Amino acid sequence: MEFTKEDFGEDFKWGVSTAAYQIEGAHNSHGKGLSIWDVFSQKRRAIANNHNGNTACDFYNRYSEDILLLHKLNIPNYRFSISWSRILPHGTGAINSKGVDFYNHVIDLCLELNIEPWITLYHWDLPHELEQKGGWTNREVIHWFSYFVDCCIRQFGDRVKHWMILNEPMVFTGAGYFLGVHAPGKKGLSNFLAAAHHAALCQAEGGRIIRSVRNDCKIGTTFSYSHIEPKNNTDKNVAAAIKVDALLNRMFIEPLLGMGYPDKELAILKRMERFMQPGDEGKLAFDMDFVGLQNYTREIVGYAPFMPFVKAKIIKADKRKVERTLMNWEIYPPSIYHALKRWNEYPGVKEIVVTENGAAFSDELVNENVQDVDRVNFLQDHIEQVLKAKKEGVEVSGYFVWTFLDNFEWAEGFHPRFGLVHVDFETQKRIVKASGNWYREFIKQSLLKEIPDALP
Ligand code: IFM
Repeated sequence: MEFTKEDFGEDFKWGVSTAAYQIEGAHNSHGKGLSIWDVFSQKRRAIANNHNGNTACDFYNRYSEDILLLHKLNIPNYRFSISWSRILPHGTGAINSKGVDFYNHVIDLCLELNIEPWITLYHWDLPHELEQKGGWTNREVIHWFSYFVDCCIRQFGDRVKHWMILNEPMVFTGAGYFLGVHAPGKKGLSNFLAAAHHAALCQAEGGRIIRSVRNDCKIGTTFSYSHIEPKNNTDKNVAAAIKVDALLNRMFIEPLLGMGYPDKELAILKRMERFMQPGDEGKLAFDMDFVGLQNYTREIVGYAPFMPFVKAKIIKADKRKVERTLMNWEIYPPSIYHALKRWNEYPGVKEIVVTENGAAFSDELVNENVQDVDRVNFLQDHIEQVLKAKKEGVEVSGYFVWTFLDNFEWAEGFHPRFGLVHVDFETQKRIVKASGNWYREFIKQSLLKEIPDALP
């Protein structure tokens, strides 16, 4: 490794990311309402090995030890999400004070230990009661979501200065409302386009609400992004790659930047008009302080005449016989560099934070040790690409590893482990992996407060 943390400058933000449903557990404790993931994960065969997030990492009960562990790992920034149905069990209306207390404790402990809390408002766990009314396909979601955002910024905005509105809208609308492989398990183009349009409106509206309540917060939102290449340079494959790129990489960021949906490249998006109302084009735009990049791989795309709507398909990493992670995602560090360079070209993008990057490997626990050399290499190689982009003038100001603890990986259950810290899901014991120790040394902060005595 031929770079150090100092090469990124003093203000660069280093951190880790998590999400409520993936770690909290306590799915029905202390007045929490059910979310779509609580319900979906009970369906037979919805999740690999019939796993569910009822307990997950039990972070709800163990947050103090876990935040102390973050401190011990020298991690100065912690990104987590708020479980909407924990603070608003019915989605709107009455606030569950116990839920609010929980996030207050998390935030206050972080601040006490000099860890900056970063909040993601929506990381996929819609209250079930709202899904019963149509969820993201119902335009009313804009009011429900606005109520939730307003509630969060008023409860926590005095102490939390970094906010992200949505986590990867392409993934939760695509997997949840088109393919049906994520909660709530809905399928079809109509569900997808309605959910996507309402999510795009919410990402901008959420920003407006936060800004109207407070003027001392940095507001962003996050997008998944995979660098896309055609399998070869024939016209058909190039055209296929352009369509997939419009769908996966441009569909949410461009309307936010006031550019509208990329329907010239992806004609199917013209059908979005069915869900548009007068004035929507303007409402899709919002001037974010930063955008969150979530990158894991690149995709190779080929022409596929029988694939509905896009006539294109992604050629998975195992078929190409390339180096890959346990998710069957190609290991391709330049993808993050290409993403940063491209986003930096958008006139409306002021600042980029890598809000997620990481990998699942088949970690082995031997004598209370996980020597996850693959993960250390993965992180180093990606961080190096971030530095390359930064040196070339890209306004990238932070990097967050996905993820702190091994956790519930959605439809894949607990099998793929992405954590810097190994979790034994039977005993809830945490063991810092070699990657966690490496990250701790890399981001060592002389300014962190002394580690308190009561460490786990
Ligand atoms: O675990 C997810 C996370 O919730 C969203 N981004 C991708 C991660 C790995 O799949």
